[in-house]
Amino acid sequence: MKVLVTGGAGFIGSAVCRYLVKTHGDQVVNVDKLTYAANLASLDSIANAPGYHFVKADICDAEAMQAVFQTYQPDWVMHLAAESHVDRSITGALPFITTNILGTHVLLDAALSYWRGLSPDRAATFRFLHVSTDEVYGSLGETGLFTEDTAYDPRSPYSASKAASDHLASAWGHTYGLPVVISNCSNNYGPYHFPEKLIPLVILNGLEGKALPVYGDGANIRDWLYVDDHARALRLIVERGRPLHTYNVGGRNERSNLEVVHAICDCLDEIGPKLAEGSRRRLITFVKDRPGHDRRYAIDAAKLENELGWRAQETFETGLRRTVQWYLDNPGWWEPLRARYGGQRLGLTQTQAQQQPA
Ligand code: TDX
Repeated sequence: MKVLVTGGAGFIGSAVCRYLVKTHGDQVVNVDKLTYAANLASLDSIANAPGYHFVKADICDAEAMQAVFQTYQPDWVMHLAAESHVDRSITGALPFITTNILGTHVLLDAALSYWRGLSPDRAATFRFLHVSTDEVYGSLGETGLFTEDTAYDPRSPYSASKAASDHLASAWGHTYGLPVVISNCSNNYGPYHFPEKLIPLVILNGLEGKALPVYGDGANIRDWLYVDDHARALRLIVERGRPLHTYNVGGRNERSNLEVVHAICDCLDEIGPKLAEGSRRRLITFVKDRPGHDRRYAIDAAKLENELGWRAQETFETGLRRTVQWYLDNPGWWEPLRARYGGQRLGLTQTQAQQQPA
């Protein structure tokens, strides 16, 4: 199939591009603005594949988006371009409002005018998959799971911007008939993850013997999904998901942040270079909590499992080991990022960074 992927140089987007090209032989046009979190090196393994094209463009640029649709004539759109780091949204929301909300609007409009010009056969199988997050559902108590019917209750500027974009996608489906499908996933992790998010940050700080910042008491819970399991889910959803439906994607791997950090420390101690100080758990440093920090996320993926037959293939233990091994094996990917962004105290808001030991 011919697939237009937005944000394909990001963490999840690049996993999707690699999966589509290598496993399905799809033709992919990857549209990415190349912000700080994008990395074309994540696409090296498919850069020369026949049928793979990269276009540097901003989804907010209506003319550029119309040109992409006209030039590449996609069968499907998988829309992943977004600003995604909660801490950054707290210190500066504008890029989140601009890219996530306005950009989605521009892309929906470009898709709509393209879709209206398709033959009836092609229009019937066209899909616009809007890829979103479980954070739109807010924060759970100690029990319960997010289902597709859970009411939206976003708490951070980031999740509010994604919730707004979900509503726009849904509106373009209901109002104009555009065959929109929405997916909401739990926390992804895996290779090529930009080291401002918890797991890659802790792996690299742990490797380098630096402090491992844990927000608050470390008891916040996330439901971890290996990124390649997510890529498989998205391909299934765009192909077989029902228009105007939402599909939740989650790994059924709930862990507290402290459990995650402990698991990374233990894995690095076992398969990484030894530290003179002994166990890496000693590097754990509790820092001031993230403002409005959601307590618990957990996804009920039963609809995706029952309707489309998807199952996560990685457990948290196997996925984490693979991930740690990948960072050990690929310093050429992450060392330039650490050199460029390491001084900015990745992953910490300004207030938290001020509290960090040097
Ligand atoms: O240094 C840190 N220390 C820490 O304790 C960082 C960066 C994070 N944390 C905590 C905050 C969260 O409870 O770890 C948890 C995970 O944090 P992030 O990696 O920033 O992810 P999260 O805020 O849960 O959001 C992620 O999952 C949902 C993605 O960044 C979002 O884009 C996605 O929508």
